[in-house]
Amino acid sequence: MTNYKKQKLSPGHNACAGCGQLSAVQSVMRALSDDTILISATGCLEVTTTAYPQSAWQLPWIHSLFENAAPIASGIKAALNKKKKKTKVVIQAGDGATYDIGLGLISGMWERGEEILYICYDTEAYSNTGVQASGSTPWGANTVTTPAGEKSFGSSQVKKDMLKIALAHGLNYVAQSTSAFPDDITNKVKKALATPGPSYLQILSPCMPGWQIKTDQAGQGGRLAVQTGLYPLLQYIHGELSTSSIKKDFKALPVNDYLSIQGRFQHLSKDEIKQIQALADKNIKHFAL
Ligand SMILES: Cc1ncc(C[n+]2csc(CCOP(=O)(O)OP(=O)(O)O)c2C)c(N)n1
Ligand code: SF4
Ligand SMILES: [Mg+2]
Repeated sequence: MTNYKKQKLSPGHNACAGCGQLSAVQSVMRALSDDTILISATGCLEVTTTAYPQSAWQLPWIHSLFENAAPIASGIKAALNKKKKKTKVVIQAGDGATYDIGLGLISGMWERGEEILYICYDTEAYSNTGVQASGSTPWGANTVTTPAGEKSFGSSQVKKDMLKIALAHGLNYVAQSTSAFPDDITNKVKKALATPGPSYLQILSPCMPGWQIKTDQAGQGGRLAVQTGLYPLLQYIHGELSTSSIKKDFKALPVNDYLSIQGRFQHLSKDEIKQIQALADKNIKHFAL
């Protein structure tokens, strides 16, 4: 029988059934020791785990505003340093908090070189407030602020490259995964925490209402993102690509396998799907190891 008392995130949360983000969090928690402090920006993770007066967290946990998880973590780290404590500090935030609203303050934290792990659960939209487009929303996706219709094919912006932004700050550890690869996530969190300096891990987290998928499709979505080359599993150590799910003999599945299971891409024409295929082809060349 599962000993829920030993889980760092208890099952008593109220996320949507099948939420990719909540399953990714469990994979992250498996890598953390009890000597860890968590900071959560506003978003689905915070809202679904801490409905007042309860909390699903079994570790010290603090809720920041949407935009200021990074400086709160910096303050906690400074206090720990002063007390000569080695407690790990881990931020968890959505793509809206990371790619858009908190970006300036994240940049400051990274400039200061503080040993804090930042984890972005990338649902590719502002899920908690009803699926508005963020800087992470992929080209062609239908969201409430990029609605597909007669005059629009959905989002006309290409997903912002957060990994490159993290690498440009000289981070020693930068990695990407998806919620469908629990062991990959757990290993990357352990590696990030063992690497000196700031680190960044981004996890693609399928979202039922955002992606318009069924409650049993988060695993399939996270796997197909990797198998098509659209969201490869990547790890950069000291700025160098050290592991990649794209090997020299990688046989990619067509992007349509990934797009066709999601309601947010149903409106795309064959030509538009070709443009998304070109993005995956570019990744396959760029990230092959
Ligand atoms: C400064 C500010 N702007 C907007 C909001 C409203 N808001 C709360 S959660 C949320 C969406 C969060 O999106 P994301 O960071 O991607 O996390 P997700 O819910 O997708 O996991 C928004 C817009 C807020 N709380 N604070
Ligand atoms: S809206 Fe999306 S991210 Fe939020 S709890 Fe539901 S499935 Fe998870
Ligand atoms: Mg999001």
